[in-house]
Amino acid sequence: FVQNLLKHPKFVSNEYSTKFIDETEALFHFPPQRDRATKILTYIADITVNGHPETEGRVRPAEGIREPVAPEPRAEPAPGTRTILDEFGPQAVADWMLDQKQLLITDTTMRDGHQSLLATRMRSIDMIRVAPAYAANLPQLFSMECWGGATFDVAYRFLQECPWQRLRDLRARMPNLMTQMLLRGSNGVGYTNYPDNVVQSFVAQAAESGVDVFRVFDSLNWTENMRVAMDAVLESGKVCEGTVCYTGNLLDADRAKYDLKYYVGMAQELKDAGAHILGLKDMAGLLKPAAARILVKALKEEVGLPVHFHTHDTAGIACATILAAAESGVDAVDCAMDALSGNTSQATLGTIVEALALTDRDTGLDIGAVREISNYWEHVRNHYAAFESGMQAPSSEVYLHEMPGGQFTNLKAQARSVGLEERWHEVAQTYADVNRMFGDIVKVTPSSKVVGDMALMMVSQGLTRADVEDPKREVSFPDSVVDMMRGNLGQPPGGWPDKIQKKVLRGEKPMTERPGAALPPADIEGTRKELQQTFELSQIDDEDLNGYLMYPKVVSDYLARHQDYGPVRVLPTSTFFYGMEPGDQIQAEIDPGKTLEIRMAARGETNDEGIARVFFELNGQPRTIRVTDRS
Ligand code: BTN
Ligand code: 3PY
Ligand code: ZN
Repeated sequence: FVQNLLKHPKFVSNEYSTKFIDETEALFHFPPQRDRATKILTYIADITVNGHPETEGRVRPAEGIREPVAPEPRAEPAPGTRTILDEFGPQAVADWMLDQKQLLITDTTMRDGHQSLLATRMRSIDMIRVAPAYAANLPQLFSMECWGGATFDVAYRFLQECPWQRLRDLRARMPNLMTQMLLRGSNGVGYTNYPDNVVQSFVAQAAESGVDVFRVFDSLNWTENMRVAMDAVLESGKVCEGTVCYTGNLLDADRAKYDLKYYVGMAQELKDAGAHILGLKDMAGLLKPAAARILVKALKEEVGLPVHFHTHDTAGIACATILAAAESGVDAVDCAMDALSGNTSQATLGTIVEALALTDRDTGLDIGAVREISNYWEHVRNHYAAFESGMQAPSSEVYLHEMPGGQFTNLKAQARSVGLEERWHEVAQTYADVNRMFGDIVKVTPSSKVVGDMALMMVSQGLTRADVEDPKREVSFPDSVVDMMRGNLGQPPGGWPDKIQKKVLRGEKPMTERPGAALPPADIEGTRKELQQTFELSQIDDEDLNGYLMYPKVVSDYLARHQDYGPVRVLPTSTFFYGMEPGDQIQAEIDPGKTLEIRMAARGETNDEGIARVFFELNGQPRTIRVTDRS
């Protein structure tokens, strides 16, 4: 009431008398301030009546599948890499890596695994539940990749949950293991370059909230554009994995732009920039075993940093390449738990463990523990049937198009949505043509998206590369292409091809310096005040603020929905995506130790005003929720 009074225009402008309160009925209209349990019931009722927009029209999980149950932790978590980082710092982690005989393994299931197989839709609750089993049963893991890349905005945008809270929850449950994130250099966890102070603030916050290893890359392999992010990581005291993206074919003289000298040169630049570890990121899965032997050997001998290799199994060869890299002395590699491995995801973790068991590079991981955790992921995956890509088999076509694993299924879905599903192989060929037309570039978020946009445009308009390059032919280029040719993602090795750049820019002069140097710094505290006013909140915390600086619309939409629906992250995944049926009963732990028992009793008819009633029992007490029927 006092809030209403204080904000009333008449009160504000001093035009009121004592009768004002009695006569002004509006003062007594209170916005419904509902508690969190009611908000959650409202969400369940809404999804039950209207369905979830993200699963509408998609394959449904099989009937009667059970809630996944995580394996029991077998012991107190033994000291792991996190212990070394905490006690001795990031350089000690790198030194330790070089001293190890065993092949070190990063588990990518919680980031790249589901990003590549399930459109990044895995919810925090499914990860958090199994985290204690990782910490206790697989303490020899090098790191847990569980943050960054596409997971950040998908959490806010589609899962209605806070990615920072996911990070804190995972970090707390795996105190002995290093967490790892993928950071797109100056593009942060977004698709465009941000002002330097936004990148710096984001990295500092990520370190504070729980990231231990930052894999930093640039979508055009431009070291210059990685320094701000790398410096921020070094400043934070965490591990800086400066990363080279692999493209083309090392053994092909026709792709000489990306030869051994190129990779070793870039790796040396990253070492000079302060990297503790050298990341070798084969985002499309193009590195073949023979080339891996040569490349890893050269990087190890000539650069001297520990090498951490990342690849994708799109062509079905990732295990072979990893074993070749292991023979050449690679220090660490990325794998996904069996149930979320293969195809566009990472190599199969259990298979690598088995392949190296009893050799001099034995990983030391307990295969029984791996199987148990993989069985858990198998159950989790069943709940995400709506987001399966339908990829049936590995495919050597990746050597033609070179799409990153994380993009492949996305672009396929995009192609489907514009009616080009039947012409997928043309899209693949055109993607390769666009790459050549753009000068043979590294294709990884966000440059890969630009190539994809151009390829889809060309196929849908029936344009060939020759048509696009024809000076006499008018072409309307996608915005993302214009932006990239302006220099807003930075510079590829050797610069952009002159002719196509001129045509795209129609005489406009491109920028060749680092985009971040030209962007004015964001007013971070001013932005906080604006947000506080919009949401009538007394405090916007640093995590939300850093999310908002990167994704203003996505985060404000999330905050607005949060006011209506509350912390829906605590719901089981089946309830989150499909609501409940009469008789269903679930538990939702709303705070540590505070659990809601929710039973759905029945659903009423929708009335003439379009309102449906849903009847629940909340901790044994009857509750009726009314929602608009939009179905
Ligand atoms: C989305 O908006 O697409 C993702 C988040 C889901 C928010 C809930 S789903 C039920 C309700 N209806 C909507 O369209 N959004 C909210
Ligand atoms: C990402 O940037 O999200 C990637 O996975 C790139 O490979
Ligand atoms: Zn990847």
